[in-house]
Amino acid sequence: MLFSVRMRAAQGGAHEVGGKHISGAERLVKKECLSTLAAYMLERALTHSRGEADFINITVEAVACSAIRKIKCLAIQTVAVDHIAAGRAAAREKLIQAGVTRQAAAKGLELLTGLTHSLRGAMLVCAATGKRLDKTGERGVRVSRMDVEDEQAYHHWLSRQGYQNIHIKEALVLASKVSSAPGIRAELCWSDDPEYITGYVASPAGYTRITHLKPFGSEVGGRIFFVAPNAAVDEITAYLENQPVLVQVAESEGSSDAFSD
Ligand code: WAQ
Ligand code: MG
Repeated sequence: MLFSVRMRAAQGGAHEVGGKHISGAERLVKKECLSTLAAYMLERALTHSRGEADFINITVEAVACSAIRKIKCLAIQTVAVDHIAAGRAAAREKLIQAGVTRQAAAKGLELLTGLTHSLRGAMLVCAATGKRLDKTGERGVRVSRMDVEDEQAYHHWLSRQGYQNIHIKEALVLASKVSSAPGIRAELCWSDDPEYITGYVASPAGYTRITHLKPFGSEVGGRIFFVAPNAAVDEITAYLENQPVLVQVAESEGSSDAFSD
């Protein structure tokens, strides 16, 4: 048995009464980790760079191990760019490589740049037309019930490749789950944390970090999941929200250069 732990925090009241989204997190952990994790999530919500939360909801639910699907972690690549325009052009090309049309890629970028404030979840967008398909409005689709299978192995795997920060750790798990959903072609993301300007494009082919996708200081971030035309949006949404997933890394990967431990 594992436990799904989901946190969402807002300022100015709960999300559903118009509060500003401050922080969210989702994990899938053993029972003995619950109290430490809940305390960590509370602390994070109360000390976030987006502001201090006055509404915090932590939900804990048991998940049967037999319901869990194991998936592979996406491989990481980093594209360094000097400025936002170059970053967004690189993102557009990556999306097109992943099977998103040029038109849909442009529309997806417009949807994210056009936001005036961050949604709590993601927008589902048609990979052919660029039209938004989900009906979740201001909420967005929130991906949940995912984690890594072996946290220590994951941290080693990341640090062997020179990656340490919490943004990557969490985003890669989410992106791996999203890319494993039937009918997902690609994902585009940048953070809503004002100081974090690196974003990514992910697809079943891999996770490409792009070092400058939004202006420093901006609190507007978001995620777009591009879905194949005629894909079943309700099924994809149910998978993203409800299917428990553990992400696996291969111990042998990521250690090809320099050091191993
Ligand atoms: N499900 C769906 N959408 C989400 C979720 C979720 N579980 N969590 C966040 N979002 C949406 C929401 O609109 C947020 O405003 C937006 O994504 C950004 O979330 O490798 O930190 O947690 O260095 O701020 C990218 C890491 C970090 C790049 C992204 O996103 C790298 C990040 P944040
Ligand atoms: Mg954030």
